[in-house]
Amino acid sequence: MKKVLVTGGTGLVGKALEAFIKKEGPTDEEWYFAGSKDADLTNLAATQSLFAKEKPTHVIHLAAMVGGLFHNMNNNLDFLRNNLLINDNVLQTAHEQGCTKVVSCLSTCIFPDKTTYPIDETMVHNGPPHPSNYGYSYAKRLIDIQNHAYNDKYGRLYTSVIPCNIFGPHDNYKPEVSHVIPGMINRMHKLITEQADTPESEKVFTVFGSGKPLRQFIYSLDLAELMIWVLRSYDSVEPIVLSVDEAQEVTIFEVAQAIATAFEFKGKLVCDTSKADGQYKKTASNAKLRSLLPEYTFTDFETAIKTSVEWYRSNYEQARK
Ligand code: NAP
Ligand code: GFB
Repeated sequence: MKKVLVTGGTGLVGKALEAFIKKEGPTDEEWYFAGSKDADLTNLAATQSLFAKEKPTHVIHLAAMVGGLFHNMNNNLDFLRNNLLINDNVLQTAHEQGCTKVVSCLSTCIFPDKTTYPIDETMVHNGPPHPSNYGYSYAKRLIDIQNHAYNDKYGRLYTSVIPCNIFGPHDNYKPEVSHVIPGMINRMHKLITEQADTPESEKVFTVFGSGKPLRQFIYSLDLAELMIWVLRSYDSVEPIVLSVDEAQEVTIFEVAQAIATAFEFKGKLVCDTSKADGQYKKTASNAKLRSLLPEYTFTDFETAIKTSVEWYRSNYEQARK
């Protein structure tokens, strides 16, 4: 029986994996979704006791200090130190536990900022990342180095996936921490409920920044399905980009329009250029994924946004906000 431990199993991606496994029904795998209440993975002893208790044969390593542009800009040192500690504790303990496979999670924001596009897996270490998130980026890049080092010395098959920006149910909506989509969902919901008596045409929603930056967004349920395929069928130490196609890239302003449509918001959308734009774009190629899964169909962006807005509205009380 394969025993799969998911670190960071209580977050956006962890909950999507859990939903997919539940929907899939019984297999030859037993899954355990761990959160920070199970063990603070910055602490080696706590990490070792979690692994000793769960005895995993396989690990999906999601646990990390995670956040959007503004949270990264204000906390690069904490993103660096917490993620370095978590990753080293998890990979070394997985090795000591004899885990046969670990799938860790990087991000397209770790790629070099000054680069040619589209970016692909061979370009991870080709120059400095964007200054807004260097702490997170260097800690994540080191996972790829660690995976190769465990393979060189012990022949371990520890690998990694590189998702683009992710969104979906169970996201983190805390304004100071969140990514753009949960941040906007939280702020538009607040505007609509707090200004219920204001005529729709007079309501104004603020898009932080110029609205011009470009992003690829993958729906968490799609990413979950692809990460389970990686766990079961992708046997290489080399990282693999898990992103929607380049043609699905949208501007931040188009994201605001999609969220407004989902809320049936008829007010004005204005941009606040006093707020940072961050990286202009990080267009990633999914050619490697497409060469292995040519028929894979991603959930349509507008449909996924609508489902995410509906999830927030119907789970407002328990949402992280
Ligand atoms: P999330 O919703 O913020 O969840 C983070 C998870 O990590 C939670 O389960 C949290 O547990 C756990 N965690 C945090 N610090 C921990 C610690 N010290 N010890 C133990 N567990 C800890 O994050 P996510 O968006 O699902 O991200 C999952 C993975 O995808 C991360 O590796 C992230 O870097 C990567 N990623 C995310 C995005 C994105 O757009 N969200 C894009 C690319 C890559 P508690 O909730 O119990 O504290
Ligand atoms: O998702 P996000 O915070 O991070 O998106 P990145 C930031 C873009 O959305 C910027 C604009 O251009 C912001 O100006 N924006 C507009 C907003 N409204 C909002 C809002 O309400 N909240 C937020 N957060 N942004 C992150 C990296 O970069 O990507 C992380 O810093 C991580 O390390 C993540 O990798 C996936 O896409 O710019």
